[in-house]
Amino acid sequence: MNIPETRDSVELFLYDTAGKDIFSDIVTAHLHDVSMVAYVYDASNEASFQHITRWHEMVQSSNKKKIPGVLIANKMDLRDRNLVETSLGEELAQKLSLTYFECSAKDMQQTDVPFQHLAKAFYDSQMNPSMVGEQQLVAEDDDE
Ligand SMILES: Nc1nc2c(ncn2[C@@H]2O[C@H](COP(=O)(O)OP(=O)(O)OP(=O)(O)O)[C@@H](O)[C@H]2O)c(=O)[nH]1
Ligand SMILES: [Mg+2]
Repeated sequence: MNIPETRDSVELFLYDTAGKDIFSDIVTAHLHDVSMVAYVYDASNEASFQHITRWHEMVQSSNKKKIPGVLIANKMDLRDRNLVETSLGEELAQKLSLTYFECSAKDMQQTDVPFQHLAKAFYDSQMNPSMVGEQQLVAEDDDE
């Protein structure tokens, strides 16, 4: 992804896991390799929103450093069925130190924005590691 106002780009390697795979050995074995996480829930499904906290705990318990990321409310096209209010999403994002986004994969609305944010955050962390402080992103593999 191109980084605005620079001639640089960041290549994202995305590993997609299914929601039901939270306890799968293959998934948990790889959680310590991640630099960042995009937590996606279905805004028309409360259970899907509630599972985010568990995924976040799983990611954090697999890593010594805080793993930065984004919280994405998908299916915003189902406005009439949106059980999970924007304010709840924002609140959870704040609690977990994630940046909140809303999108609709069906309508292809705003789906790039969170990934642009991740690319920029990663770029900034590499260019100015001292400014990122606690949320420093780690590019190199953790050897443990
Ligand atoms: N209305 C609507 N439906 C969507 C949207 N995104 C995905 N879907 C539908 O939701 C269903 C599940 O989509 P998937 O892409 O399989 O979701 P997933 O997050 O990969 O699910 P798991 O891998 O099982 O965790 C499919 O029927 C999609 O067509 C959206 O933005 N709006
Ligand atoms: Mg899937």
